[in-house]
Amino acid sequence: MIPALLVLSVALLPQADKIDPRVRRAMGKDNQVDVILLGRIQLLDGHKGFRRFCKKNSKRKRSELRQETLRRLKEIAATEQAEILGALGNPDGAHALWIINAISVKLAPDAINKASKLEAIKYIYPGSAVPDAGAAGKVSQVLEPAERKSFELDGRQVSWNLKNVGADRVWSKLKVTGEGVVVAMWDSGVRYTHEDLSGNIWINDDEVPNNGKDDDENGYVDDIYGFDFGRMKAEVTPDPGGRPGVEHGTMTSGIVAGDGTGGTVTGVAPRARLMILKGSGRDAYVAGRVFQYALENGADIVNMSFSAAKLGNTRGLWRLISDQATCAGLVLVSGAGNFQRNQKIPVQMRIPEGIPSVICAGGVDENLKVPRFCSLGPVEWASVKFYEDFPMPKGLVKPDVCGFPGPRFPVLAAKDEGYVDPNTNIKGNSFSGPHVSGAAALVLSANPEIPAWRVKEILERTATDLGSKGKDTRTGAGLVNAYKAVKAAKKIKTH
Ligand SMILES: [Ca+2]
Ligand SMILES: [Ca+2]
Ligand SMILES: [Ca+2]
Repeated sequence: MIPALLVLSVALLPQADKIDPRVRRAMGKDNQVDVILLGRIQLLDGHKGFRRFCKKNSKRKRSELRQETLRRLKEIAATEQAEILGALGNPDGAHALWIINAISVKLAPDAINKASKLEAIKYIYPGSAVPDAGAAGKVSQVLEPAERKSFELDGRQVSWNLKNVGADRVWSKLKVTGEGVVVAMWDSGVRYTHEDLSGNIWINDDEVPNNGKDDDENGYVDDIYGFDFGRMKAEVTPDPGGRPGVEHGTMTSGIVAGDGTGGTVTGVAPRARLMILKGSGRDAYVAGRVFQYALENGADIVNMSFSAAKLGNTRGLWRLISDQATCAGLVLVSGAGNFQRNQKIPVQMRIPEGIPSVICAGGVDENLKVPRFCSLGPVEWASVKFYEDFPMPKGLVKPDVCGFPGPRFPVLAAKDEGYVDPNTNIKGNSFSGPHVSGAAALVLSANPEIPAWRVKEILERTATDLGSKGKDTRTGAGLVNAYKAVKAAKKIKTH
């Protein structure tokens, strides 16, 4: 039984509820705290809001939904943000988002208390420092725009992993290769000069590279292939470090769209184009910026081969951002993570892969068995502010589908040509996700107007069931089957 006095004291202090415990702890230690102020009005109201949106708009065209949703999101942000900032005395260094109605800002504890009393503020989450724009910098190489020829095998090798998800049959029998689809690779940078990728790099046609100007006035100087939201620079080549000879974002990009110029096709969708985005995967504000950029610049899919742990209530902020981006037509894909060995359920699946609207790719080997490192579901959401669904032990069933985490299939080398030595034992669900992003690219290439959340439904419905019958917490709905998914996608009508 709850003591009556406790209920009363909570009722008398409603604003106390609005400050996240992590923010409150920081307020006791620091003079200035980075916070994210979440506005009261949002496009979606919790998990019911997302379900309602999907139900109402399931037959709509994705292109119209994007246009309409972006307009609505921007309208919502505009109604409250000026009022919030005005009430706080227009603090310096405030950065507003529109993908959710939220402001990232550094505030003193008394200003945070004041903000918590504003009706226009729903909750105050911990934030992180937003990098200053600084000097623009240059991209190291300017690619010649590639001539778009239709994809032909021409004797190139196709590795087993692509055959096992049915990709080669999609190219040969259905004549679908990913043309027209843009996959944003939110990763640690991509070697865009690699011969198997350079013909498939998205180029911002409205931007003049390396002139120090923001020619298309989108807020980003010289963003020709994408942008680094951590350093606020146009250069998006891979970060040095990690294992010699391998580059994370170059390998994941190859699995999405490596076209086999060097002799071996590595990409599920060898005519999809790649937008390159960098920035911390822990930071919800960066997620907002990344998704806003992807939406405004025509990306269809965002591949997120990373995993952030211990985000507390910020998981809910991530979920709102992801749900609203999905409504606006982005297919979000992530890998399951590699934490089975050292984490108990439910924390093996993290952010973003644990979010219901994000497609989480688990992994199986050539024999369709789950390797021991692959993270398993379920995922709990009952502890997360404003959601409080999917209580344990049942939780939310994740992963959603499976790809191949490796090893033993070719991936792109950290050079401008060639492939990683096949004896390099390199693996992880960072590779499973791009198989699914590639399959999603084939689906949208065959039928571009399918709403984003329905791409997830199609991939699950057409996957080859593995393990225990039905969707399970080891293999999800099973191994992704691009051939069946594309055939199913072609039948869907939107209007
Ligand atoms: Ca620009
Ligand atoms: Ca420029
Ligand atoms: Ca199953």
